[in-house]
Amino acid sequence: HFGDQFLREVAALLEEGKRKGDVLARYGGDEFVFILPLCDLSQAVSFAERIREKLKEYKIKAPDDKEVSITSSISITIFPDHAENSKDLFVLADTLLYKSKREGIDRISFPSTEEILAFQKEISDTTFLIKDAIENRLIIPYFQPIFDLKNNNIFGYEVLMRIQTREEVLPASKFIHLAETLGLIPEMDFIVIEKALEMAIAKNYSGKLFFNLSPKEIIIPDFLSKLVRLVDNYNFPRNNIVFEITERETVKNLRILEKFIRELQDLGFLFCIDDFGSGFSSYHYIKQFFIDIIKMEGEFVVGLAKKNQLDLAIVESIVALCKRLNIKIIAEYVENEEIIKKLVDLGVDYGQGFYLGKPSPELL
Ligand code: G
Ligand code: G
Ligand code: MN
Repeated sequence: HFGDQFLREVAALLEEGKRKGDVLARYGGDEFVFILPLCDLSQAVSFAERIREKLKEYKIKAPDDKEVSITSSISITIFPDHAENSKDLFVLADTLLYKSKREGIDRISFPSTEEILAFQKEISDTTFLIKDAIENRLIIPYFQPIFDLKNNNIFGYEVLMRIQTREEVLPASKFIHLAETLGLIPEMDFIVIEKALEMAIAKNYSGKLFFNLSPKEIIIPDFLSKLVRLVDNYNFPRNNIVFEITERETVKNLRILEKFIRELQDLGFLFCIDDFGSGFSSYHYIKQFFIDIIKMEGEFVVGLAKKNQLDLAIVESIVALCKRLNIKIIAEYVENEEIIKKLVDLGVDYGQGFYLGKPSPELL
C-alpha cells in the first residue's frame, strides 16, 4: 500500500521538477526502478536526494501509535557511461544497491570510474563462472548435518550450493545474488537437487534432505511442475524432502507464496521457513501457512551463549509458539556445547551449526 502512495508522490516530484521520467517497474514490493531520460549524474543525484528526503518525511503509525520512520537505499547507474546494455546496467544498479544496503541506511551510491571497471569485471567474471558452471555441471551440493538434540542422531542434511572451480570451491554467498538477478538460479537449483538425490540414492540414505529455494524463482509459473518431474526421476520419498525459503528477503507476493507452499505440501513435500525471526512477517507466515518446520535465525541462537536476555526471551517465545502449533524447530548457528545445553533446556528439537558439523561434500 505504501508503494502505490510512494509512486504517486514520485510522479508528482517528477512533474514538479519538469523532469519526465518513467517509473519502470516495481522490482519487488519495496524496490523501485526509475528511468530518467536525458539526465546526467548530478541531476540524477539531486533527484535521488529529493526522493530520500521525501521518504524521511513519511511517518507510518504502528499499532501502538508509535511513529515509524522510513529509510532508503538508492543506487544510480547511467547509460551508456556505466554499462553498454540495459541488462548490465540493471545488474550494476542492483549490485550497487545491495552494497549500499550493507553500508548503512539512507545511502545513495553511484559508481566511481574505478568501481565501474571493477564491478564490470567482477560481474562479467562471475557471470562467466556461473554460466560455465551450469554448462559443465560444476555446481555441486555440500551437506551440513542437522541433529536431533534429544538423542544426537542425524535428523537430516541441509544441501548448500557450491561451484567447483579449478582452484577452489566457491560458497553460495559469492554468486547466489547475481545468479538470482540473472535469472539463472532455477537451472542451478535443479542441478544441485539432482546431484544430491543421486548421491542419496547411491548411499541408501533415508533421512531428510533440506533444499534452499530462492524467493525469486518460486514465482516462475512452471517451476513447481519441473521440480516435481525432476524429483520423481529418483526414488526418494517426497516426505523426506524439505524445501526452505528464507524469511530474510520476504517474498513480496504472499498469495503466490501461499499457493506455492500449499501445492508443495499437497504433493507430499515438507516446507520450512529459513532464518525465522529475521524478517518482519514471521507471525504472519505462521498464521497464514501450515509450516512444518522453522529454522530459527542464528543470531538469536548465538545470543543464548552470550546470555543475552532479549535473545533468550525471543527464543522462548518462538519455542512456545511452535510447540503450541506443532511446528518443529531447528536452531541454526550452534557454535558450542553451551548453546546445545541451553537449547535442550528450552525444548528446541533440532540443531545445526559449525560445532555440530560443517558443510561437507560428502553425504554421511
Ligand atoms: O552456504 P552459504 O553460507 O554460502 O549460503 C549463503 C546463502 O545462499 C544461504 O543462506 C542460502 O539461503 C543460499 N543458498 C545456499 N545454497 C543454495 C541453493 O542450493 N539454492 C538456493 N536457491 N540458495 C542457496
Ligand atoms: O541462510 P541459510 O540458513 O541457508 O545459511 C546457511 C549457511 O549458514 C551455510 O552456508 C553455512 O555456511 C552457514 N552456517 C552454518 N552453520 C553455521 C554456524 O554455526 N555459524 C555461522 N556463523 N554460520 C553457519
Ligand atoms: Mn538454509
